Amino acid sequence: MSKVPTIKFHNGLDYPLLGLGTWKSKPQEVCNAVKDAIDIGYRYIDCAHVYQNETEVGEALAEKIKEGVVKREDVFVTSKLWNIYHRKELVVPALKKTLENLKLEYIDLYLIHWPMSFKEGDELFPLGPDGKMLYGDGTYTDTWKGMEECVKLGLAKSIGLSNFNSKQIQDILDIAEIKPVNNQIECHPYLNQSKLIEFCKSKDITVTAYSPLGSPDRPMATPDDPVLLEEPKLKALSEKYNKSPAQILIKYQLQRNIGVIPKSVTKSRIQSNFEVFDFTISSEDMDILNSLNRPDGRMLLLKQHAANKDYPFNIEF
Ligand code: NDP
Ligand code: 1BO
Repeated sequence: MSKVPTIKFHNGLDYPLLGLGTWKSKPQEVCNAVKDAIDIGYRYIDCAHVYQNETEVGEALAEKIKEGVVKREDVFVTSKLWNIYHRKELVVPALKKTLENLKLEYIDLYLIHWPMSFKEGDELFPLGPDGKMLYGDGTYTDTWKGMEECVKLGLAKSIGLSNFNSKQIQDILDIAEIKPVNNQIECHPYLNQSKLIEFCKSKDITVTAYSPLGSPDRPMATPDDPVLLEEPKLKALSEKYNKSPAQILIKYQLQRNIGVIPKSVTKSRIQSNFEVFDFTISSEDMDILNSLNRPDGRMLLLKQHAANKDYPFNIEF
């Protein structure tokens, strides 16, 4: 029996609330990270085509299944459709490629990674001669029809969204035959997302918190950005509960019934990030964490895309 609590999607399937993130994990590191995570007890791995390490994640999963440590059905695997595959006809082939890399027959949860579409082609980040991103003219509602096809073909158990704002979620709900089960969004005390979470809850959509530790290794970090793990009020709670700042941040999400996917390639951190089931943060201390919300708290603002028609962060939530 896994220690990790689960919640149910509206389609009746179980969703484990704690998993391992893999963005920025180098291919040569991610295989060991996933194997260590499974040995420690993780049963949820968050992946994406654009992380360019799904082949190595797949090797780790295959090894642990072959060793008999887990069966396929014990592990919850998420992947995400990249922005160059938004045309409806490209979605099933994109998922088939991801499944081939992961060496899996099906994915537990497939997400549209971003509402914005990029120009189709071989480049993950297609740039024009002026160095500016080349966008596609597709719509995410068209993409959703391809996502639904993935479920109908048995390639995805559940489908969902990532980085969608409330209006964009409503656009999907308005045309969906199969409704999204999840929205994966940046979420931590500096960006607590309480309004978007409330909106998702009202639509029966679960939420996953990405960058729950403030993504200290993100490539777009600047010296002026706030550093969540150094936050004095967080450090005070860490001392009070005799838990690391990372453990407090992970537990914060679990107590909100939000999925949480901290990334690490360091075995000791993968282990300690899982040791969060032996304490409870009091409601007063949850209020302190919630009070840290700040207007400049978003770490993945992706301002370079702000003029894109589907850029998600131009409205309040
Ligand atoms: P996180 O907030 O998970 O932070 C990861 C960083 O924290 C790494 O540098 C890691 O170092 C370090 N770290 C991990 N554990 C600890 C610890 N206990 N103490 C101190 N430092 C620690 O950032 P991510 O942005 O990676 O977010 C997590 C996951 O969410 C991603 O990996 C990805 O799977 C997903 N994601 C999804 C996005 C989307 O658009 N849908 C966007 C961003 C993330 P080290 O690895 O060296 O141990
Ligand atoms: C552009 C960053 C995506 C990470 O999921």
